Amino acid sequence: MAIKKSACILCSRACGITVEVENGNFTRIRGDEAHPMSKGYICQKAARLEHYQNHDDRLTQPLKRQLDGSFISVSWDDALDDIAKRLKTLRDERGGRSFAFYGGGGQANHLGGMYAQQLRKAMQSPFLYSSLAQEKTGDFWLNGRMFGKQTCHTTEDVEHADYVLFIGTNPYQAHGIPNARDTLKAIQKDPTRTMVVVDPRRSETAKQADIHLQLKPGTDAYLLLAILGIIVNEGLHNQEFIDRHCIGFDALKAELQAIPIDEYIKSADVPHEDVMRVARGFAAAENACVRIDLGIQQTLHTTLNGYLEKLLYLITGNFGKRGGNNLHTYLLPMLAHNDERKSGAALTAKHRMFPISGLYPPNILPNEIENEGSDSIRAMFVDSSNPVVTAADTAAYERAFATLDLLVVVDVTLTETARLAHYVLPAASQYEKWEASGFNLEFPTNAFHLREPVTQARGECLPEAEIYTRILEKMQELPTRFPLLEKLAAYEPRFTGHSIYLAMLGATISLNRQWAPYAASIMYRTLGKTLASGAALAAPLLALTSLFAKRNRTAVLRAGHRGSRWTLGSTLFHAILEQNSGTVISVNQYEDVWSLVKRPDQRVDLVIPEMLAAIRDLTEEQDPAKDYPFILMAGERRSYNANQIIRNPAWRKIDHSGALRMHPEDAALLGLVAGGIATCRSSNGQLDVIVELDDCIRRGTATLPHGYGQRFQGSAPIGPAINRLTGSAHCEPLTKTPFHKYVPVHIAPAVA
Ligand SMILES: Nc1nc2c(c(=O)[nH]1)N[C@H]1C(S)=C(S)[C@@H](COP(=O)(O)OP(=O)(O)OC[C@H]3O[C@@H](n4cnc5c(=O)[nH]c(N)nc54)[C@H](O)[C@@H]3O)O[C@H]1N2
Ligand SMILES: Nc1nc2c(c(=O)[nH]1)N[C@H]1C(S)=C(S)[C@@H](COP(=O)(O)OP(=O)(O)OC[C@H]3O[C@@H](n4cnc5c(=O)[nH]c(N)nc54)[C@H](O)[C@@H]3O)O[C@H]1N2
Ligand code: SF4
Ligand SMILES: [Mo]
Repeated sequence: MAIKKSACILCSRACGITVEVENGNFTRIRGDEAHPMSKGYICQKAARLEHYQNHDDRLTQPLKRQLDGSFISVSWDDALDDIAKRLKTLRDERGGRSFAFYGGGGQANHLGGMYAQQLRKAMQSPFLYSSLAQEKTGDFWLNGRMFGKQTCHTTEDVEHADYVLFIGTNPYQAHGIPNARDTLKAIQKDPTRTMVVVDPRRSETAKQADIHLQLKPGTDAYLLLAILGIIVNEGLHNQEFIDRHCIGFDALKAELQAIPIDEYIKSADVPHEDVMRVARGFAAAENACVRIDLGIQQTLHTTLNGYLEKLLYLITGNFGKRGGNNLHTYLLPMLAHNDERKSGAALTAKHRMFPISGLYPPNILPNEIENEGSDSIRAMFVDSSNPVVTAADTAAYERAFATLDLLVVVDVTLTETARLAHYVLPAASQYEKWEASGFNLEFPTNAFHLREPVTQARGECLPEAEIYTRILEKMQELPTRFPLLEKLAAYEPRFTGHSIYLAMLGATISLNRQWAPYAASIMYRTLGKTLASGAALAAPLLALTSLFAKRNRTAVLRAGHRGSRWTLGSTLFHAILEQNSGTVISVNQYEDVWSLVKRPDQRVDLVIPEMLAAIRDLTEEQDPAKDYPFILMAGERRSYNANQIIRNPAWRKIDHSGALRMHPEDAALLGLVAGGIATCRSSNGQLDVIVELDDCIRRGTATLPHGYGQRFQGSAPIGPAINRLTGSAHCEPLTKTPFHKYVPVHIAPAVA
C-alpha cells in the first residue's frame, strides 16, 4: 500500500487529500492537513473518488467510430495521423473559422488546457467555447468595465466577514468558498456575525442563516435595487471610500434614488422589514461581503444582477479590506480580456457573438455549426466537457454534432458527447498524471497545488500534454527535437534559475515566430525531460511562475520564496514541484487590491451605460404562462452530484433517481405523491421524473438536480437529463447565458 497526496476533483475547491492506494484502488481517502487552503477539510463527496478512477467505462485505447456507430480500437499513430491530416486540410481549404474548441479543463484539471489551446492556435481559430461561458461571462464582462480588465476576477473573504450576504448560492452543498461547512458553522455560532441568504428555496445554507429572503425566482434585480435604493436614500453609503476609489457615483446615485423601493420589494415578494434590516445591517457592518453564484447568474437579468451585487460592496466600501470582496492574483492564465466595443474581436458567423474573456457561449454553438455559409464550424475538439448533456438543448447538440466533418473528444470515459465523435482519445485520469487546478482564486493568501500522479495510467491513456504535442508534431507545426534547448535545460547550473534556458527559449521563438504559440509544448519536450520528478508536463509552469514573480514580487517574497529578479520565478517553480500538498504563492496586503485594478487611474468605474439602461428598462415579469405554470430550477447542487465527473451511479449514497422536488401542497393539488412519477414538460422537451416532497421549495417552483443523465455500462440515461428541457434561445441577450434556474414547465402525473 502507498499513501499519496492529491486533491478532490469534484468541485472548484480542489481540497487536498491523502489517498491510500492498493493495486490501483483507492482504499481510503482523507483530508490533507498540510494543504495550505483546505487544511484537512473534505466533504462527503470525496471519500468515494474510487468511482471516478476505476470503473468499467474508463477508456483505455483510442477509438474510431464506424459507419454503423460502433467503435473500434485504433493505434495512437493511426488516430493522430488521420486527425492531423484532416485538420490541416480543413484549415488550408476553409480557414480557421471552420474549427472550434470546446472545454480544455473541468473542475481540477487545468494543466492540459495550456496544451489544448495550442491546437486552436495552430488551426488559427478564435473559437473557444466553454462551460464558463454559460455561467460566469456576465461577471467577467462587468469586471472588464468596472475594474479595467476582464481578468480582474473578484473573490470574497467570507471567513472574516461580520456580515455575509449569499445571493443565489448554496455553499453548504455547492461549496465554492473555503471549507464551506466549517465556515458556515463558524458564522452561525458567532452571535456578532450575520448571515443572510437570498434564495427562493429554504436551502441547506438558508436553514443556517439569520435572515432568509425567500424571494420569487428571477426577481433579484428588484430586490437588489430596493436594497441599494434604501442605502443611498438613507445616506448609508461610504462617501469617503467612493470619493477616493470610485468614479461615476453621482450618475449612479440619481438612478438609485429613483427606485420605487416599496413596489420593488413587492415584486420580489419578501417582507418589507427584512429588506430594511438587510440594507441597514449590511451597510453598517464593520466588514461585509457578498458571495453569489448560479442562482443570480443563470436566471433573468443575469448581468444586471451581477452589476447590482458588485455595487452593494463597492458603495458601502467593502472592497480591498479584510472580510470584504477583493481581487486576487492567479498563476494559470485562465481568462483573457476582450472589449467588444473595440474592433478586432472575432464575431461568430450566425449570431455575430463576441468573446468575453476569450470565451464563446455554448448556447449559440449548435446554430453556429448548422449555419449555412462558407464559415460554419466543420470540425471540433471537445476536451474535459460533456456538452451534449450539460449545455442547453441536448437535442440541438445531438443534431448539430452529427453534422460535423470531424469531432474529436478527449476524455477519460465514453461520455454522451464522445459517443457522437469520430475519434475518442483516452486521457490519463487526474490521478494518473501531474495535474493542477487553475481555480486558485484567494486573497490575500493564494496557493497553487501541483499534484503528483497517484497511480499508473490505464492501458494506453496519455496526458493531454502528450496528445496535443503529438498532434502539433504530426501537423508539422513543430519539430520533435530542439537539441540546443534540450542541452541547455540539462546542463544549466541551478543557481542561474533557468534564466539562460528562458533567454534561449525566447531567442528560439523570436527566430521562429511560427513557434510562438507553442511555448508550452517546446518546454514540455525540452525542460520537461530534465525535471527530476518526472513532472515533464509541468515544465511550462516555469514561464508562468517567472511572469507571476515579476508581477507580484513582494507578495511572492512575503510567501517565503527567495530569489533575485532573475531567479525568484524559478524558486517558486521548484517549490511548486516539490511541495506535494500545495504551495502558498502570494501573500498580499489588503491595500494591494488597488494595484490589481487595471483601469489607468486605479479607480473603480461605477457607471456602465448598458446597465443603467437595464435598470430603467426593468419591467415586471409576466406571471408564468398558463401552459407552463411552474418555474423549474433545472440544475440544483445536492449531496451527490458533481457535474459530469462521476458516472457510476453506485457513487451516490442517496437520491439515486435525482428526484423532482416540489412543495407538498403543490403536489397535492396535482394529485402527485412522494415516490410517484411526474411528467415535467417545457416548451423544449419532456422528462419523466420521480417526485419528492419538500416544504423548503417555494410554492409554484420545482427543482431538478444537475449532474445526472449519464449512461453507464450501456444503460439508458440514469436520472434526469435536464437539458432535454432547456432551450438555447432562453438566455440573456448580452452574454447568451442560459436561464437554467428559470425554466417554465408543466408538471402532471405521468400517464402509465
Ligand atoms: N454538490 C455539488 N457541488 C457543486 C457542483 C455540483 O455539481 N454538485 N457544481 C459546481 C459548479 S460547476 C458550480 S457553477 C457551483 C454552483 O453552485 P451554486 O450556484 O451555489 O448551486 P446551485 O444549486 O446551482 O444554485 C444555487 C442556489 O440558487 C438558488 N436559486 C434558484 N433561482 C434563484 C433566483 O432566482 N434567485 C436567487 N437568489 N437564487 C436562486 C437555488 O435555489 C439554489 O439554492 O457548484 C459547484 N459545486
Ligand atoms: N440545466 C443546467 N445545465 C447546466 C448547469 C445547471 O445548473 N443546469 N450547470 C452548468 C455548469 S455551472 C457547468 S460548470 C457545466 C459543467 O458541464 P461540463 O463542463 O460538461 O461538465 P464537467 O463535469 O465539468 O465535465 C467534465 C468532463 O471531463 C472529464 N474528465 C475528467 N477528468 C478528466 C481529465 O483528466 N482529462 C480529460 N480530458 N477529461 C476529464 C469527465 O469525464 C467529464 O466528461 O454544466 C452546466 N450545465
Ligand atoms: S467536493 Fe469540493 S468541497 Fe467537497 S471535498 Fe471535493 S473539492 Fe472539497
Ligand atoms: Mo459551473
